[in-house]
Amino acid sequence: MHILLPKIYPITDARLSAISHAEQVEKLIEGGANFIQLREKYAAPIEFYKSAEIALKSARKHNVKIIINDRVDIALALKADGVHLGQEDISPVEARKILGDKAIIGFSTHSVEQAIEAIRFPIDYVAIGPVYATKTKENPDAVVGIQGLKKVREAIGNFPLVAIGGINSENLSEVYGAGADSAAIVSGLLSDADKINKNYEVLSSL
Ligand code: TZP
Ligand code: MG
Repeated sequence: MHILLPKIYPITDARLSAISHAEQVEKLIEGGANFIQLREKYAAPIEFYKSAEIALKSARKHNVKIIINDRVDIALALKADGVHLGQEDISPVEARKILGDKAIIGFSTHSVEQAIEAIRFPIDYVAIGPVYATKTKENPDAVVGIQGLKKVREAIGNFPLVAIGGINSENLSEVYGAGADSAAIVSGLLSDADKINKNYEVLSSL
């Protein structure tokens, strides 16, 4: 059930990039991404569904995995590769029943205690964050910092671990050094839509 995570885990944001999820996915794939999360916090479900459907079509052509944030229903309907859930979403236990054994399920945590609880769930990876301050998430939890990330790594052994929040080319090596398998990045990849593919290339080479 544990998966091999990509070093850079892009998460789409249609407001920040000002382009569609599908366009972001295309640019990320051009840059070399093979595992992408679609995250939509503002559009109506039907809009997200339609947009994710197009994104999935181009991802399928390139053998790229697509994880849907929050919406187990949309992941199921579109046969996406998996879902990423937070503390306030439907529980990973229920999501696993709905999506089956092959789905990839990721789960967000914001403290060492939550991370320890998380690895008892039927999930494939744990995310911890925000590691650094972020402007991308509304009402973010308290910053866990590099020390918090290290403590999570110590607490969960070799369970696949994604770090998230304020990660960029400057702090990426510190994030890996603290034990993250993967860095989930939004603004550091997408805030300038013209640079998405280049940003992915640069970040994944660090
Ligand atoms: N969860 C914790 S921080 C965050 C999410 C979704 C946003 C990360 O965005 P950025 O722009 O990489 O800080
Ligand atoms: Mg959520």
